[in-house]
Amino acid sequence: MDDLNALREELLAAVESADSAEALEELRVSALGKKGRITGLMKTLGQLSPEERRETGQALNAVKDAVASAMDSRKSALENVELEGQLAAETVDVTLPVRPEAEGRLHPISQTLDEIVAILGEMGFSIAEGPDIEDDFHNFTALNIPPEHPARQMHDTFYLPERQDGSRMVLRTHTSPVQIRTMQAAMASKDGSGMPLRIIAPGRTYRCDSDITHTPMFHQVEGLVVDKTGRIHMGHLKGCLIEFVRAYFEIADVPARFRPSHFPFTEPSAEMDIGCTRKGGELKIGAGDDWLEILGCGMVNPKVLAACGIDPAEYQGFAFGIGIERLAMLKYGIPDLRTFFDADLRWLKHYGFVPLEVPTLFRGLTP
Ligand code: 2U9
Repeated sequence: MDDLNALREELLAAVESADSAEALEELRVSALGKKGRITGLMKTLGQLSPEERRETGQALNAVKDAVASAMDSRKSALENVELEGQLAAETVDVTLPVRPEAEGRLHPISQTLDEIVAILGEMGFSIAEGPDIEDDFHNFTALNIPPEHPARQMHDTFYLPERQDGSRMVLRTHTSPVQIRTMQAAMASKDGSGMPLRIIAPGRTYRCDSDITHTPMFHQVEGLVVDKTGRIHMGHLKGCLIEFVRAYFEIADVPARFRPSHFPFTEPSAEMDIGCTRKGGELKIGAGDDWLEILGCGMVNPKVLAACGIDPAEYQGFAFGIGIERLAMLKYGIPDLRTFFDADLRWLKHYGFVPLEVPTLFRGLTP
């Protein structure tokens, strides 16, 4: 009996000092397992007299129950300690400030386009859109660009594979087909509600050209105003564009000149230059005795109006074309056109714009 008491004390002490689930399991196997000490003693009961067997058996069972129940308690105590440790380690401090989210940037093309649209929108222009893949009529013929015109050459235009009728669609070489479609639609509205027209057509354009100053895809905004003859003339064109460059470059008294030029779709045609200085390779826009070409424009060629079903004796209009990349490069000092389409995130972080910010660089039109 004394031996059993000693065994009981020894095992209970060992259970109390077991410091992990693994140590406890080892102890269980060594005491209560098949070859454990208590199990071993149980096996010796058969050698005892019936009297001794009952007494020792009862005592042995009591030791076994006490050890088993001590092990259960120790097991849940150890589990509690582990759970508490885990809870303490995984605590979330809800008072910490949130981590800053990775913030994207607006591409300079988007920013410049937003600014141009804001300025021209304030003047009363609305946006017109059309397909990137065009037919020959809307991209060339209606714009007074005859089949032998150099602009139609394979090296300038991306042609799609020939269709069954022998015709070939093109990737639009300018956004002008949008204006053609808008004029056709305006004439199709019987009540004449489409007139007068004041539209801008912004978007992607494509030419088979790639060097330092050309990319195969680039962006334009073209403008078109059409109204009854006498209500719209070259003076309006000049006033509109002078006002535009003032607002865009944010220079109230920017010098401007219109130089005679030639485009098939306008007559007369002009290119607009603004005053600048070039010193030591640095360009300063807005003053000086040098000139910088900024856009092309003119009065809509009567042949173009006629191609859209508009009577040139009744209607007249002006148009202009702006290269968005060029305007972005000039205003934001971006030196290399080709970097626009490299999809380089470091470039975008440097030259890009914070989205949803009120465009601070745009002061609007002069009152
Ligand atoms: C219609 C009638 C007339 C649009 C015009 C220009 C002059 C012009 C260039 C500017 C830079 C192209 O991207 S660029 O290289 N554009 O110089 N564009 S007049 O005239 C039109 C358009 C549509 C129906």
